[in-house]
Amino acid sequence: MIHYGAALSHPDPAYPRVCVPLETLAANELVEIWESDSPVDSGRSGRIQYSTNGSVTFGALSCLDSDTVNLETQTREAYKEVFEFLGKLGCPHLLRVWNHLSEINREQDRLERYRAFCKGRFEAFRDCNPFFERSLPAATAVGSQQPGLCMHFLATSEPGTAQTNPRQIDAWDYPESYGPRSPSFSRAMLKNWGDRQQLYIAGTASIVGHETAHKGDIRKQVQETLTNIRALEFPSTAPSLWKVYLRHRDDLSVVQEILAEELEATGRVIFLHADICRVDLLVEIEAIFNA
Ligand code: 3EB
Repeated sequence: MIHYGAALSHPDPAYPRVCVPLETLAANELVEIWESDSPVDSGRSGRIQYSTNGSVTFGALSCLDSDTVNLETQTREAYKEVFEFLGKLGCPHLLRVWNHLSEINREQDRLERYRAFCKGRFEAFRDCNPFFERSLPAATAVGSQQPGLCMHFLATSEPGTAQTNPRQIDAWDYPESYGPRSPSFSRAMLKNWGDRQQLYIAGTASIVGHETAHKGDIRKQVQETLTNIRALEFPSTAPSLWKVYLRHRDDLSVVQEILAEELEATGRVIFLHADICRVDLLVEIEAIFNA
């Protein structure tokens, strides 16, 4: 169970819980529950809290900011711990990762914290697989109200297929002007479960090519983001869950209004208050599509 915002008044002890330190907008208590038809084993390994049915693993890890270890190193070590754990478990393929990082836009040791995070994450992926770019998970990287880094992830025994977006260059191929190492994620991951398919769409923003479009204009940023999401190839139009991250609480009603027109009530929408990884981005939207 992933739980957003304030403490739950009636936590269900049947579900291991991961708490995402973000304020929920337009809802008080919000939980997301991932279920499996086959028996699930839950536990802890090092810093990782996990649940697995053998072919699908859900896990979480968080680390507080440290006075002695910088964010880049913390991130690299956290990712390496995840890779090692998943390898041993037989679920080495990361499908989807959510990263929450406090003060994501703050400069620290002359590098924006998001960029330091990207550097550590890149090094962990590269050290684990020299051809990692083609198999990167779909991801989200947004702010957090808890100091440090927390991540949760979905991994599988059989890989998904990374997707590209024709309107955006691959994030791992961004020019150096966005930081010393590119963000390591795919625009979307397509997973074939045998009898059905799912498309896990990464956090998507108002970025065309590699540049931010519509600086300062929330309406246009939402429209551009939806156009980006629609550019991903997928046979179905049945999204089950949308997550919308807003930098400014006050933008909620405008964004709700646009989404009500554009999404025609397909799927549930969760609104969260979070900083976005580029200072000029006001909104980021992710989704899961089912077929
Ligand atoms: C972008 O397209 C917007 O660093 O993991 C979106 C999703 C973004 C994931 C990440 C960053 C990440 O570059 C930002």
